[in-house]
Parts: sequence; C-alpha cells; structure tokens
Amino acid sequence: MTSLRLPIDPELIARHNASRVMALQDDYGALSRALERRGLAIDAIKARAARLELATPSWGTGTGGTRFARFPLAGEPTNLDEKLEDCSVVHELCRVTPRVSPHFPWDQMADPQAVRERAEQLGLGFDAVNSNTFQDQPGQAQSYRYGSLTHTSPAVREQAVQHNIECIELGRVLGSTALTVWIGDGTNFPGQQQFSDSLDRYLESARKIYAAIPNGWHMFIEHKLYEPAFYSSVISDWGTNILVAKELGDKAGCLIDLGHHAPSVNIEQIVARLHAFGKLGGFHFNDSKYGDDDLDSGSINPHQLFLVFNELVIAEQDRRHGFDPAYMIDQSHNVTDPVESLLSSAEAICAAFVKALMVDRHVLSDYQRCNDVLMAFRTLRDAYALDARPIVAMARYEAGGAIDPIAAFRESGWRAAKAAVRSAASTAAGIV
Ligand code: LRH
Ligand code: MN
Repeated sequence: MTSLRLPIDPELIARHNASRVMALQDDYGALSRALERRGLAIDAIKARAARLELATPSWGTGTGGTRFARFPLAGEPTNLDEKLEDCSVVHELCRVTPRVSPHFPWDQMADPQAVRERAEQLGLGFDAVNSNTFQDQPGQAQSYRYGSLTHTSPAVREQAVQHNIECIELGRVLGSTALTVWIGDGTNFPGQQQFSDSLDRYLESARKIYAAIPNGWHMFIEHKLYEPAFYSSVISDWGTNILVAKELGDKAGCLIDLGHHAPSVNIEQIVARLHAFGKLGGFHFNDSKYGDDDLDSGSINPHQLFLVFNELVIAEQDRRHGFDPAYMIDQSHNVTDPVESLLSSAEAICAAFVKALMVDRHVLSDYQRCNDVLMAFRTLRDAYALDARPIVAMARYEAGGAIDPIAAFRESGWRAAKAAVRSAASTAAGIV
C-alpha cells in the first residue's frame, strides 16, 4: 500500500478548525433542535451526508475558457501530476471528492500503474474515464470533422471505437469502473445527415464499445441538446439516451449533465424517469443560465439542484432496479481559482443533498395523498429553507476536513506557492 503524502499540512487544518469549532457546534445544536421539532434526527442525516462521494474532473483543475479566450492563472496545473495534486487539495479540505475522473487524451499517460500509485499517495482513486472523439489530435489518421461514432466513413467510426477501447484499458489499470461516452456528432444544416442512419451508425459503434466493457463496469451515455452541432445532435436528449442504453444492455446507463438541456426543462423529472426504468447511470453536476455554461454547481439555480437531489433521495428509498448513480462534477472555471470553485461546488452539492434529506417525507406523502397542494409544496420548501451548512461542515470536520475549506485553502497559500514553481500555462483558447 502506497504511503499517504497529502499536499496541505494537517496542522494548518487543525489550527483552522480550532478557531471555528465552537461556532459550528453552536449552529449544529440550533439546527438539531429545529429538526427535532420536525421529528427528524440530525445525526442520521449527517451520517448519510458523510457517505456522499463526488468525482472531480481532471480538466476542471485548470482555468477553462471559451472560444473567445482563456485567461490562465499563475500556478494552475500544467500536467497530470499537478492536476492530481490540486484534486488532492480539494479532497483533503472538503473530504467528499475521493476520486478523479480523467479525460483522454488530455490526461494521456505512459505508465498508468505509476499514476495509480501516485494518486493513492495523494489519497485519491479514479472514477469514470472519459473518451474524446470531438477533437482531432496531431497526427490522427481520420478526422472527426463530420462526426466520430456516427461518421459515414467506417474507417472514422472504427478509429473512434478503438479510442474508446483504449480508454477502457487505461481505466482498468487505474482502477476505474466506468467509461463515459459523450460525442459532439450532429449537423449544422437541415439535410446534412439522415437522422435514422446517424443513429443506426451510432448503435453499431456503441455495441462494439459495449462489447469491450468489463464485468462490474458501466458505460455511461451522455446526451446533449446542442454544441458543437447547432442544428441536430445525434444523442440530443434523455429519450434517445434511454432507448440507446436499453438497446446496449444492463451495463449501459444514462448520464445527466445538468447543462445539456434546453432552458426550463424539468431535469428532476428526467431523474425520476431514468430511475424508474433502471437507467439512471450518473451525473455531471454544474450550473447554467443559458446554454452549456459549465458554471459552478448551485451558483445560478440552487433550487433545481435541490429538486434533483429530492428525486435522488426518493429513488434511494424506492430502489426498483437498484440505485448506484455516479456523481461527478463537470465545470469550466474561467474567472475563479479552480480549486476554490471545486470546493464551492462540492459544498453546494452537499447542501442540496442535505436539504433533500431534511424533507419530512411522511408529512409530504400525507399532503400528496389528500391533494393538499399548497401544504405539499410548503413541506418541500420548508426543508429547502433550512440551513444545511452546519451538517455539511460537521460531517466534513469529523472526516478530518476544514470547517471552511475555501478560507483554509487561502490560509495555505497553495496557489502562490505553486505559481513560484509551476510553469506558465498556455493561453490557447477553448474549455481546457
Ligand atoms: C460535453 C461535456 C462532456 C465532456 C466535456 C468536457 O459538453 O460535458 O462531459 O467530455 O464536457
Ligand atoms: Mn459533461
């Protein structure tokens, strides 16, 4: 077993917590009394919250950009090892992000076994691996200009299938148990492609990838309404996604990226539907106001995040075909320190989950049964209005994390220290 060498001095976290624990215990006590009045036990909620695990996106540790520009941050990671270091800082401070989701070839590695051991040294494991057939790599034989798994050329499709199989092989060594397949395939003009032929080609390719999925693994299909295609996307919505996942087999599940839907789509209902049919594979948490903005989770619409977790709490209590969704963050940090955004997002996701755990489900189902519409709504809103932070912070504190992770990160001087030793990042435009 590799010996643990965490990046932030545990002494710093202990000092940080020592000056904050009294206030936390006071807030926790007050919330405990408020929940007791509702017949809810705070420690049971805290215990469930403490088991929540999120995966950080390796690509989220660097500053992201748009097609217009990217503004690098001094001291941001410039290679895989530095990305893992920053993911370790996030987990050490918040204690809910024990795994990293890598993206290939962005995280290309010569020795995956050595990377696995390095990650273990940093207290990390690996979550779903992500393939990339939405960009052409230097020296690539076939171009993905007109698509990848759905391209009209068998040679292009085969190249894309082989890339996904290579990702699985890397993932096996890293200890991952899932492959996420998102493709940008689609059209910009009516008539550019035949919708059904494109989907037929997708299924032909996806079946080849599915055949290479090891036992105990999952294949997550990620749908997206638009971008980079702006007229039609082959896997555009949850409907196409669930049909494809059912076609492929039990190891296939649907991945919901919160930013991949048209504005005002009821995403929480999609969660309930996918769960009802045993195809709720996982999530890419982020937030958005307009398109796939990849903003920090809970930063724009925290109520939607609460409603999504409300459905997840219901699903966990009504397991039907089983319940084991993968929770991953997928964001692009254009104007904040990526570590701070990941810490802030982890906090928002935990808080949404805790608020959903604070719903008085007995009272709610009584009001639903007798169609007391307003009281049913108010029962949900009452939980949303409670302050989840004392439970999130207490669970984090008891797990050895920082009571205020962002303050602790700033107290550590991590970014300035890394700016002194890491090389300057490129200014190339694009999300990573
Ligand atoms: C596509 C997406 C996908 C990743 C990429 C970085 O928009 O959400 O999950 O491969 O972002
Ligand atoms: Mn995504």
